[in-house]
Amino acid sequence: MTDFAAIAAQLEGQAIELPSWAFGNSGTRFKVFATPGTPRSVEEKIADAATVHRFTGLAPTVALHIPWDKVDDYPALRRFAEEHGVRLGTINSNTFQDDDYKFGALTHVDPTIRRKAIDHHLECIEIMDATGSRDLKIWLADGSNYPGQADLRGRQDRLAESLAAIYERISDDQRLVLEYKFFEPAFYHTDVPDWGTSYAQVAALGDRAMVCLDTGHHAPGTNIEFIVMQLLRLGKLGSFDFNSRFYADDDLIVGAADPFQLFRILFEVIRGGGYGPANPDGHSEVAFMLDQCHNVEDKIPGQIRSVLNVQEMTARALLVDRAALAAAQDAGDVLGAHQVLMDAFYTDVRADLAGWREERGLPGDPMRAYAESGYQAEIEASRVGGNQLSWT
Ligand code: PSV
Ligand code: MN
Ligand code: MN
Repeated sequence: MTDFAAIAAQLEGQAIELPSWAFGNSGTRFKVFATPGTPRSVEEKIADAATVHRFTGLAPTVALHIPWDKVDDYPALRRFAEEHGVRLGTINSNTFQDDDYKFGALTHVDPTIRRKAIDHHLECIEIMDATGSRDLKIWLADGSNYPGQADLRGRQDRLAESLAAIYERISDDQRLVLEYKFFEPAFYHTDVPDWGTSYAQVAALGDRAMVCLDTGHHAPGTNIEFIVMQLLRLGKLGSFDFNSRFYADDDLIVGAADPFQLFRILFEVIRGGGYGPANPDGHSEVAFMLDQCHNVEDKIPGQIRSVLNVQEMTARALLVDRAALAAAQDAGDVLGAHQVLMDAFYTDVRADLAGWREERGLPGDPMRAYAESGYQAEIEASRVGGNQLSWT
């Protein structure tokens, strides 16, 4: 079995993007609990994201959601982020909170509503130009609730047309990533329910259009690592939205509900050449992002825990002895192959990772270092007055 020293270098440069909305108050349809210290501005969200990066070295970029994070001066916001040691990352569009989009946005039957939704995405691309962001992420609430309510085929055709109008404006160093989700807020059908639909839509656009896989957007029991394998095989896995689910789109801390699933996913990413900034097999880089909400726990340590979970499972997945695995697979040694995978999964890498961090000037235990830093007490005391931001 390979040891930690052999994989340590491969952990270098791992980057997990944080969502600005993770730092706002969020909740369920029953109640949104306000948390002391919650940001009142985009700048305060970025300062919190930068704090996660300072304690972990794992989160150098922060994703914005438009219009939630709309500001007048994006170059100034970019400078603010950089002064805090982070960069602005993926721009997420939002076509799910406007009355006009009740029956769809990019798929709507009315061309004026479709134009409005397309123009929103063009505005997002302008913002990307100013922030230096690479990815435009599109998640659509489009769908229907009742059989017969909508013409499924017509909507798919209109979606293709709308996406083409957006993609046309994406520049050579930018990408469009299309997220899928099989339910909610529409329940009978959604217009991008699964990886296959997202793949069909982005494949028609071109090389810079990719699929975004949100780990919370599948039916229970779905073999997500199979989807990872297939999208990497097709060269179309653009990004992950990581989170955990027990039931629906729970958006809980990644690796909390099912660490083994996270391990299996990361193993397929590595196996498929999707891990690391420069992949010799020519696959484009897969972006790791979090898409989470912290409803009852403190948000900054919630994000610290999350990026550490991804790092821990990445280290374990890197530890898989792939030569031994391939040999066992080729020999038809079912239990031997299974054991190779499980040996890596059951390896506790926490002490090694603590040492790895310390060697790089980071706290060995970022959770404890944050708790002892006084940052939480300081934001709770200073962020009074003004409106705390909520998820929406
Ligand atoms: C809604 O399901 C959602 O959680 C999607 O996963 C998006 O990525 C996220 O909201 C932010 O728009
Ligand atoms: Mn998502
Ligand atoms: Mn979601």
